[in-house]
Amino acid sequence: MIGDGRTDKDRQLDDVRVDYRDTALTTDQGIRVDDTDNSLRPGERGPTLMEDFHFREKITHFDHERIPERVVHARGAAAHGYFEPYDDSLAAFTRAEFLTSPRTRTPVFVRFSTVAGSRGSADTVRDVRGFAVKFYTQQGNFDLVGNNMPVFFIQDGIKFPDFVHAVKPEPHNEIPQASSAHDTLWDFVQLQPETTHMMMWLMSDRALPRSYRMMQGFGVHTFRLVDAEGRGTFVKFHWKPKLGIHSLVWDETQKIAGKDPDFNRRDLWEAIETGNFPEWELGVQLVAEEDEHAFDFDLLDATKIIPEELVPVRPVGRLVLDRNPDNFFAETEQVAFHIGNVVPGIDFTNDPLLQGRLFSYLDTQLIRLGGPNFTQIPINRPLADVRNHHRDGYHQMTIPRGQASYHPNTTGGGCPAVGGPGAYTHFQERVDGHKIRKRSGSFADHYSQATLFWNSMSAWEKEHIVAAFRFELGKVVQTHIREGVVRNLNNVDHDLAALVAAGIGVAAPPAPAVPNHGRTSPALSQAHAPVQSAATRKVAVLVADGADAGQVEAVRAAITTMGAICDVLAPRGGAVRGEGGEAVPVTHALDTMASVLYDAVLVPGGQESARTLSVNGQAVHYVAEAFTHGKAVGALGAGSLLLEAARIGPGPHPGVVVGTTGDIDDFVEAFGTAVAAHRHPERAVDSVPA
Ligand code: HDE
Repeated sequence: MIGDGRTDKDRQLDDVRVDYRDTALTTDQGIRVDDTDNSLRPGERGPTLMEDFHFREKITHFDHERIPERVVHARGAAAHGYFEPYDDSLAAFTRAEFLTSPRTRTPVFVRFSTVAGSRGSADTVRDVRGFAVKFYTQQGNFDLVGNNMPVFFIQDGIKFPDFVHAVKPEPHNEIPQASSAHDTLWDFVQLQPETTHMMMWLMSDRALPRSYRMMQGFGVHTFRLVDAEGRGTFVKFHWKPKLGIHSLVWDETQKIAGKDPDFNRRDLWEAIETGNFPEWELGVQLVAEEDEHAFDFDLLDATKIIPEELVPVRPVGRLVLDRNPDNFFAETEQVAFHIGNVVPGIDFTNDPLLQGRLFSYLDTQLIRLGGPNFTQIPINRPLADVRNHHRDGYHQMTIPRGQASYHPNTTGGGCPAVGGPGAYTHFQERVDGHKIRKRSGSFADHYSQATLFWNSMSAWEKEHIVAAFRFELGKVVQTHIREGVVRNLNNVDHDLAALVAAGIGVAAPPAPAVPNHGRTSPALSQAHAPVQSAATRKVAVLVADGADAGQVEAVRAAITTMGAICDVLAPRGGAVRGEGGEAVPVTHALDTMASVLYDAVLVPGGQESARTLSVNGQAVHYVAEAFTHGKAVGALGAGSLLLEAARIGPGPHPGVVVGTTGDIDDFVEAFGTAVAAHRHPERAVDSVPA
């Protein structure tokens, strides 16, 4: 970090940032161009000449603009920021300075992603979200390449191509895009019970984050912290969002995928542009080496969590994202994360999934970024010095001087010198065994933690999970696949299996041999992690000609004071006429911003405005849809006419706030509380069409 509030990485990137304002157009060779709209030809109607170097260069560069998208996690959005530890309390466990030196702000670049969809797919599909953090530490780059769910589908890296082939669009017709609701994925799932725990997470609302800013992150694997004496401690990494963990609802996500496929990407971008910097707390679960076998699951099994009730999450520091990239391709697309990028004080374990990843990431960068020098691409360059004997390859960006490109040497004075105080030394784990292809027996229980997850859900979370299984399996054509999944679910919980079976036309299986163990882990439920804040929530205020301008202004001011964003929407853009003839500015026309793009809707008074809206199908649908999606709905005075038109009965309904004109302050307070609660999933919505 440097004095002006910018990070060292930001300053490093200054060297390659290019600004084209007040410049003249040139070729790649720096030659000024006289005309870029007409190719060179003999006569006005003649063919293009080979010698038109500007034309050839322009077209050739264009022809080569694309690089392969990531084979998974192709769709993503990223931002710059920093990490700072709260104190030095981890110094007893690790020599990693960025985790233990409270005065150090380490620059980071963080990329969020979906997994299955291609680069242009929609943001709000049902999927796991990637949460990849590159720390540019003074000791070199550390990448924490995690997800927003703490477990994974498979236990061994060798199964990854099978899993990804199953979840990606089917090979014969490349359908469906960015969706798990199809035969091949569920066929794989029914045949691989180790997927069961992760499928519970995938069918939960965790797969539908309202915002990247409102989701947890997990390192997933058990890693190792290593202290100055070389002693190890097992560690799991957790990111907790400051704004709480919040999700969309399924119907909403599907509609957003059409109305604004960039929903999560836009949300991240806008939050940073408006100074609402997203923030997470880093936490760690620590387990002593001698407690490796103290649990009824294996720490090396990535389909298992360590329940927080067994090992609490210890807060370590905070991550803040405060700068958007300048260029999507140069930064977000070219950033190369690799789980093998570790710094002294952090090491791996023998988790076979982690071990598989150690090979894959570097390998994939070589094809995706075109050769071994991708580490020299500005977004990937460490802040720490890079000095070694690696040479040549496509696009070498440095000019190594001297004769020595080998070790040992005398021609370069023996340099770069090997070892020294800051050198990385691997944790000296003793490993002894026969070469075998065999899964450990300690990895065999695929159901207990899936049951733990199910048991820990609130009633509405369970309803959403059942609905998700019914939807996904309802899209599966082959009956035996549906049946196979239900058989697996029966081992998680008999009621769950029966509820799913009833929705997909499959016979409910008999009660399982091993009944539900009844244990819970409250920390797993989103319902138990509420953060009551309306900050950065989007509220739509619906008006038409004849709106009560004073009320509109009062609610706008109140909503803004809560830190929420207030948009005034009307049947047309520009402005509407207020009750007293004054102009009420309109942020958007109704047809450009659907209700699914907001967290709440409010209808102020003004008889004429309310009457107009209550016979406007779009406005009626707007309110009905927000209601069925469990959002805060408010009406002031005559505004409640629109609620009646939307068939929202007199209530009371959770999160629906109706006020008379006399009590604006009380109304706004109650409405603010309803917005801060995020969604009201306990609301009965079945009778309202939307
Ligand atoms: Fe990845 N994964 N992965 N993965 N992964 C990639 O690397 C892979 C796994 C994760 O924003 C690829 O550069 C294997 C778990 C994220 O750029 C590839 C296995 C977790 C990202 C790859 C896994 C992840 C990737 C594709 C099983 C959560 C996006 C492009 C052994 C802890 C990073 C790339 C970004 C990307 C391989 C499993 C997270 C092919 C073989 C578990 C967040 O290398």
